[in-house]
Amino acid sequence: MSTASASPASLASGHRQILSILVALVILVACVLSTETTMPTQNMSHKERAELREEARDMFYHAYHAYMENAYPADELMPLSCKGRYRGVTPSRGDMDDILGNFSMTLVDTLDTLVLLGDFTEFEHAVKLVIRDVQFDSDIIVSVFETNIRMVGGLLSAHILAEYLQKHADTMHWYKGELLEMSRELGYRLLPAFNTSTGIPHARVNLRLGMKDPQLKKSRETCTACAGTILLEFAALSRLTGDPIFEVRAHAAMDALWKLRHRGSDLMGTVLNVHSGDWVRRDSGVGAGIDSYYEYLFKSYVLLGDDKYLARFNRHYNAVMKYVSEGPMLLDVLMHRPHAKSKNFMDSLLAFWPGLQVLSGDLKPAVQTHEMLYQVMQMHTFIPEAFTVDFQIHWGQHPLRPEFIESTYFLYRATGDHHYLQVGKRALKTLQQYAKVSCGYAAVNDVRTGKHEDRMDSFVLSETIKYLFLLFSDPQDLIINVDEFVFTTEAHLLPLSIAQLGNSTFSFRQSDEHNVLDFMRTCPSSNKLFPEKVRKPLRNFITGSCPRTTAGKRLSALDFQASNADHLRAVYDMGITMVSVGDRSQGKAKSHEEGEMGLQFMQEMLELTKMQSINQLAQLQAVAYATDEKAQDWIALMAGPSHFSPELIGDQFVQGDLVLAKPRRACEELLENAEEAKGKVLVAERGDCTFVNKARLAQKVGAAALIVCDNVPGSSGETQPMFAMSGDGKDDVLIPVVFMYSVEFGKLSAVMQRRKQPLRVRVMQMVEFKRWQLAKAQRQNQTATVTQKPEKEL
Ligand code: DMJ
Repeated sequence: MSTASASPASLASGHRQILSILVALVILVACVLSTETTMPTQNMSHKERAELREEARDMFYHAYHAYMENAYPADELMPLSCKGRYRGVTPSRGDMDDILGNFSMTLVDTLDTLVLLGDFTEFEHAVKLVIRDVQFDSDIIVSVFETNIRMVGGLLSAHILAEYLQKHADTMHWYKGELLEMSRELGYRLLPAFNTSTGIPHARVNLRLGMKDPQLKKSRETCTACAGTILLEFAALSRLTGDPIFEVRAHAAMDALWKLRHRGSDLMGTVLNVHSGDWVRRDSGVGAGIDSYYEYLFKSYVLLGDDKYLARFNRHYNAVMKYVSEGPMLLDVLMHRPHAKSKNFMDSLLAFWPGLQVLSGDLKPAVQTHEMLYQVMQMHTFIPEAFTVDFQIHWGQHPLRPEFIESTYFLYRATGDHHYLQVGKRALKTLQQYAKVSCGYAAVNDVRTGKHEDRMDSFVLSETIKYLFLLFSDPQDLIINVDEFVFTTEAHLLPLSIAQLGNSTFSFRQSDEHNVLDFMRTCPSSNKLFPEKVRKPLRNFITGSCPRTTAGKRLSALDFQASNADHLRAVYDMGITMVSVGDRSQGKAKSHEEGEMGLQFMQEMLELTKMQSINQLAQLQAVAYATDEKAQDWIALMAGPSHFSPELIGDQFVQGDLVLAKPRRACEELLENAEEAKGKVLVAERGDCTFVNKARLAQKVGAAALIVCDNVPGSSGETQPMFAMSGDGKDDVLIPVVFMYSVEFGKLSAVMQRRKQPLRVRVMQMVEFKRWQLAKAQRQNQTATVTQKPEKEL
């Protein structure tokens, strides 16, 4: 048989084999290197690991029994009131309750964990309960995404494992595929959501009425992850039931999403309109709103063997690593303006990303981001829902999410480094100490106070504790070989053998999407890889010396000032001659090192002259001021733009005297010094209200521009990525608004205090300031040549 006529399934499994070999090679190389070259952080004895595994098991039963005895058949346990949470009965929490469908979600979500724990008796009992009690014909609006990942995924995986136990453990012979039938029924109830002009599903659907529920008439918006986290479950559903409709709809949704990527950046936004396909929120990161879309692209390739998903994943992955990844941090950008950061905080959901990177073979950045997250965890006890780029708490809640432990598990499996066991131990002990209550485990309302919340999400049992148990288990302790399964985003197990079942949609395309070379490029340079070596430089990333700091660094083209004698000397030392007309002699670098710096400097200068093509620089703002009375020499301090105010481009600038807002945070209705601020450049401190609120107040009093200065002492654009301030979607701010970190603003404020007269500043584009300075330097040079022959080169 020729390759061309090989069955799709065999091609698919061939691809998966190649992938498995690549992943295995990466793991092997990492393991060999880690044992040969470095010592693990602190080895964990076999005994201790086994004890932790048993502690994880106890944690499971503590939570599971609390739920079964006090909450079942409710969807969730309320661990503080020790009772069940029922939709329509328990006071509503708003949109959050769309997760609940009165279908015993926690039990369904937990079934396969029972099998992993080897508790077949309880599994059998629980399956019987689900078959007996759970029904879907309710007049309730539910989230399509959550219902799919928790319920459809939970039922499917339990079905697969029930059949597995029939075969391998000689038990459950009464089972006749009832769970599969239930998942099929639930799948049908979700299908009306897919009737949109784009094929991208609505975010919510009524379990009984489909989209005919009057409350869903205005349904338009969904998130990228909500629409893009369907395929694994729906493909499994189709292949197990033989009904292709689910898989067809899920592929169509994935295809439609792919078409919506930004063609320049290859990034996705966060929220979109399911009918028009227009983006509603263009923020692009790897956390909330997008996370599992990327995860499902990669895992769809692994599970189904369709190479187009690998090619798509690689395109997005490269874009993420180019624009979103910033050292170990992952910071949102705008999909259409990817060079400027759109947020100055990260959310805890992105902690799944290192785990996905491990699976895709890119270990080094996985180790780095995981290390950063571990430090955030140590700093705040738990990883808060959102934390700023300087690792302060942005949103202090912690609902006992699994993502960080999930990544810890995958990193341990890939590297064998006991550091990850120690991390897992710390996470486990923290849960025991701060989240365990007499009736289960309670979410933390604010990691600063440790105050509990009356919720225990179903993922605590289906993911958080499951990954802890897996981390401390040896593969041979487990009844199933987890390497033969793909973990869904809710940690449900789908077997790789699914690709061989039923009709596969696999096709080996030669298109722009299919570029295996891209995949090869995303592989790590594993010959340099071992986790300890990667983690070490980051050890003090948060608290100590930051490796990204370039203090004491060479002079960069961006900082260069033609009027500064030190700068001119530094340039000269780097071997760069500012040649005056008629003088052809060359400069000579003081040393080889400085010569290299000089080359770099010139490179930057060349790039500066290509100003329009340097988006990042183009978006950087400047607050400039004259250093002398005659306004001959100017200095510019770095500032960040905003998304809600007009951009200053080309030679546009706003000039005015600086005035500090009273009160300084400018969050009140009125400014005490409103009169004084008229026509001036107002300065307000960050905090207490949103950036855009401050901007509106500045505009109201007639300020010409607003500078928001940071409230975190010591922050600086030299060590932190500059970002663009987010607004609230309205475009009513008509004055320029820029942001300055504390160090840069401190310089401005020092000059302001020294001057007797008010300090006049210019708010403009940094690139324009540099162009202005270069032009000035050239003019001065030419004048010098005309008036006198230079005595020495400069
Ligand atoms: C889970 O339901 C899933 O992991 C989902 O993909 C993201 N959110 C929760 C856990 O945090």
